[in-house]
Amino acid sequence: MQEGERGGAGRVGIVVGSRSDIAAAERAAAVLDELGVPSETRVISAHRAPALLARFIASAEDRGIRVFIAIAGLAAHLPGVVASQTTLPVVGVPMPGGVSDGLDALLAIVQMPKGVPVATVGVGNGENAGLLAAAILATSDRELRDRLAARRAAQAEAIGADPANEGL
Ligand code: RP5
Repeated sequence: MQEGERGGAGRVGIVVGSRSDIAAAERAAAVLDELGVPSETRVISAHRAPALLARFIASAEDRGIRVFIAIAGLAAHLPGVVASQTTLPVVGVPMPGGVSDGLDALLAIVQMPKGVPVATVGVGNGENAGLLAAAILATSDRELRDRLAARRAAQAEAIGADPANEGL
């Protein structure tokens, strides 16, 4: 645990390949914020600014980062490149767009060759990336586990409250 962090959780390092991906990063950061997990968001292309990306990854652990979320579209090599330079867990978010509206990015991220894994969430699903990063941190943080459980309970309650489900 690093000083200044809330609930004993480590920080999450969010990186997008382009400013055009920022909405997914904001959804991840919002859910982390809701769960009391600090995060930082960077805009660094793996192919246009490789040296800057390497500096971000190399300095991340010292800043308390314990999980990365890497968000990219098209060839979407960013999550794999991040994972190649750290043993911290990496969650990849494929972005929609391009000739197949995100299928290219989905396959690029989920089909990492053996030896360097990247966990992959659905196309554009920044919220699930934030939740998965929080769940990883929660394995060593009881209070965060409780907050995640409370969020699940609230979610279920909201569905139960739908007028279509009256009487169930
Ligand atoms: C990827 O190419 C980015 O992650 C983005 O999703 C996509 C398009 O980038 P821009 O042309 O918007 O910079 O590198």
